[in-house]
Amino acid sequence: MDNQGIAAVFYEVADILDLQRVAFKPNAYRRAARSIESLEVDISQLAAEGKLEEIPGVGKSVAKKIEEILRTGELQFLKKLRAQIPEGLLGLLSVPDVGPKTAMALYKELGIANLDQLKQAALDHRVRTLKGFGEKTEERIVQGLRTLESKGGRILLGDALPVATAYIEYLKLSGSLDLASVAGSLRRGKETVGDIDILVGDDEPSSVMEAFVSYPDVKEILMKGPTKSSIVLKNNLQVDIRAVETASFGAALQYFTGSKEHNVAMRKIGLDMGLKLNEYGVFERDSEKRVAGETEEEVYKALGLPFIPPEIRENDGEIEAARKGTLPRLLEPRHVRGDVHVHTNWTDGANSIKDIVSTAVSMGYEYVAITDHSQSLKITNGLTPDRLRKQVDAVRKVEEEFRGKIKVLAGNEVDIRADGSLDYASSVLKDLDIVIASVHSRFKMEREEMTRRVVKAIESGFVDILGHPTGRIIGQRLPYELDMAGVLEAAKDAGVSMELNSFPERLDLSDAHCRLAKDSKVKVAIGTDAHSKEQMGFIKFGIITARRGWLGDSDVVNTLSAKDLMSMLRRRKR
Ligand code: DGT
Ligand code: CA
Ligand code: CA
Ligand code: ZN
Repeated sequence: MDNQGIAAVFYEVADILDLQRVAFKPNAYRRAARSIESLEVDISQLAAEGKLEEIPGVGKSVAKKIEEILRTGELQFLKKLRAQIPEGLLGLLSVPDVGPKTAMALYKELGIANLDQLKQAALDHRVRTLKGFGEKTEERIVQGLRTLESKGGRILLGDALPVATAYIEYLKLSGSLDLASVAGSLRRGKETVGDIDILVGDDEPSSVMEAFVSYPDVKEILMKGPTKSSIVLKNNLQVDIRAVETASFGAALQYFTGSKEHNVAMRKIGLDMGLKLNEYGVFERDSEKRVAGETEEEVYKALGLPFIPPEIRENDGEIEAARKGTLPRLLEPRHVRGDVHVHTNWTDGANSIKDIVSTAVSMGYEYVAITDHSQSLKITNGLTPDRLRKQVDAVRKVEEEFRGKIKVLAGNEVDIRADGSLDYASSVLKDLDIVIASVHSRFKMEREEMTRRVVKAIESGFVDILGHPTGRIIGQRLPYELDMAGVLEAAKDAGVSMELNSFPERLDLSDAHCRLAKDSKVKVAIGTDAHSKEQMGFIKFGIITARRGWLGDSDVVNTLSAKDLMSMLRRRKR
């Protein structure tokens, strides 16, 4: 079993122990799981070298369990735990607002042991009959089930993209493939995708199709044809592939990238010019002569348009902008000079400050901001003012070690309390290089109260960035009620930036909100919220989302040089 598999075992152990209301242990297992999944070496190698207990969060007992899994492929302890609860019960924990205590009560009192039964019970108003539950709780559960369904079987961009990339790598290795690309919503960078679409350009496609269905992770072949196939992967992702001849690759890529609405508008432009547009090329309607098809640039040019980046092909103003020559120059990865939201093992992150900084250096960054949690967030081991001061010293020391290579900002992700006040006194905040303020509690406020709360933090004079501004977790938690226009106005007046949190489950601001921020002249700060050094790679999802929001480099704070960033932050200081 690989590192991810072993981490999954411990996550499940933690969930079951949670259900059984065991104290402390669940979090210890979770911490171990997080460390294991972020290891850079194969865990079996560490086991062979007797170094398992060097993994953060792994003590003697977990080390023994890891050895058992490596030896036998399973963990008896987990098997025993599983036998103690009905099979579907863990699924209840995936419903927002259903924690271990609620799940256990639902099971014991009402015999609810899976999601279907929960839904039925809520619809029959049986949930509200439980002691301490009431109508409100029942409504919340119904709402939670709806949130869960809102992802509607769609897959997160962050889950789909690595799978698609590996698949294409495999196809390229398996033969003499000429051209290959992702297409569909995945190429457009949507936050969730219905399936993975792959396009290949090859003049002998049959061997590509053969290789496609022989991929080791294929669970089921839905369809296999000479130029078109579909499979389902073991992890239940559907992958569609199309093959076209190389001369049509550009036209096909344009067609299969979509969106459908963008393509409809494109075809209409073609019609007006006497051109026919399809997946094989652009043709003169009368002579059937092909005038474009090999590249996408050619296709757009044939319609008298500049190239339109895939991320904005949503028929949402991009075609008019292209016609008028006012398309934005979109943000590119090379523009981003640093990550401004990273956690370390001082709170709930997996890695040391030094590891984070060294990763930032290897990513070519000019700066990185260390922004751990504040004191109220006890489950994350949030920093007391005293520990925060010590951390600032530690940050300065690490920066010294890397002298000249990178600027390290000492910051914090400060909780916005229910009343809008910040989780540290001004005397503590004023010594920080950068302050992100975030809501982590009391998500269910009325719109007005929540807006007042957030605006108060923005206007405090100590905040540089509003963290994950809507608090949504895709498929798990709806955004809290917030007057975004009002928040943006306050942010503009106070010179506060909005975060684009790059975590695949968050992407918060969303693409649409990024565009709104730009229109409101509010700058966006792209941060990963990484809790391990590997997660610093999430920056790419933030960049894609920024592009979908029409942002260019001048709309984004962390495209500034270290010097300009520091002077901007200092200017705001007080
Ligand atoms: P998804 O998979 O739901 O996230 O969204 P898409 O956009 O990837 O949709 P999908 O997978 O059904 O089709 C991929 C692309 O192929 C789509 O973006 C545009 C193109 N396409 C598919 N069906 C049609 C169609 O009936 N008409 C046109 N014009 N284009 C289509
Ligand atoms: Ca698709
Ligand atoms: Ca598809
Ligand atoms: Zn946060």
